[in-house]
Amino acid sequence: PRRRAHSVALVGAPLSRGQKRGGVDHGPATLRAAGLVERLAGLGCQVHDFGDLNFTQVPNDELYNNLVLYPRSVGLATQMLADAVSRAVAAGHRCVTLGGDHSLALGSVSGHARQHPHLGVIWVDAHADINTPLTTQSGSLHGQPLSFLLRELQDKVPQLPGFSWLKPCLSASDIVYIGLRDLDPAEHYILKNFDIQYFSMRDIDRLGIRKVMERTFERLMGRRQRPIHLSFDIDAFDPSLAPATGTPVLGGLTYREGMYITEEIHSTGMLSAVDMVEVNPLLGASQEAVKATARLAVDVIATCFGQTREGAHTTFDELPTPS
Ligand code: 6HN
Ligand code: MN
Ligand code: MN
Ligand code: MN
Repeated sequence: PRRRAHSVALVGAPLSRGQKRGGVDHGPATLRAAGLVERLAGLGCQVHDFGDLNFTQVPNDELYNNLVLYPRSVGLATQMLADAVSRAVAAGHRCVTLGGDHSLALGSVSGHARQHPHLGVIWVDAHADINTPLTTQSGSLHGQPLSFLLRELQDKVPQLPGFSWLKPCLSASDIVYIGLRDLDPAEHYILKNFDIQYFSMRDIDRLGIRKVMERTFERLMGRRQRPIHLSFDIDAFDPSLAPATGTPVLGGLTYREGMYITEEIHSTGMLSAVDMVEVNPLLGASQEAVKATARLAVDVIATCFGQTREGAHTTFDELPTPS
């Protein structure tokens, strides 16, 4: 039986000012060059490619507090992204944001929440990305987006220039992390203190990925179904699989764990928006390494929209008959 095709919007978000390394702004082009559009179309999705947003660097974008980098540029870009994601979701599409660094989640989650205030977030990452501007050690905003999005943290988060548009839209109980293995002390404190659910790599070793996904959905959808926002940082994978990224950490997800996560999310039928972030084509040791990283990211996205390891969720109606 023919399943209804997903209508998928692609929004390119070539944002790089949320961290210090050049090249991550070429992420959207790298993902498209790896055949993303063709793969989704091959699954029967209707693909609406909205192209790349045109982010400009705000002049005189001085450090906040002598430390936090490019607040105005990141604030303006994520404001633009929020509008684009909100429009795409309002038009009835599942929205895929192609990064770009992970600070873009400030925009994608905010824009998504404008249409679906009760969404739940699955954050697949080696890192927790929940430093505040006052706890960050790197000064990079890609390590901080969740602190701005979480209601419970608002009295700990200062107003940054460029961020006045942003309203927190998540509660601590709306987030589940998968794949964590590199937390700063303040991030660990926040996760424990606000009772945020997380499955570290150690938890995956102990429980297996199947139980991790069962518990993830129990936490987010135990009481009622809700739209899911998947924010997928490619550095969640082991660096042997995803070398072309800015902050690799040993001991990450296997290919099979990654595919299982997205197969299960697709199966809920509730996936509403996806971020694919931190693919940086200037960082692989070779062209092959970059291509492998990009192919992996495309596999993640394709699996979100129905690709399975048992054969596609594509349409195959009838076997040919010999004449
Ligand atoms: N990412 N916790 C570190 C920091 O700079 O705050 C690393 C952040 C990595 C962010 O990979 O999206
Ligand atoms: Mn991240
Ligand atoms: Mn990360
Ligand atoms: Mn489907």
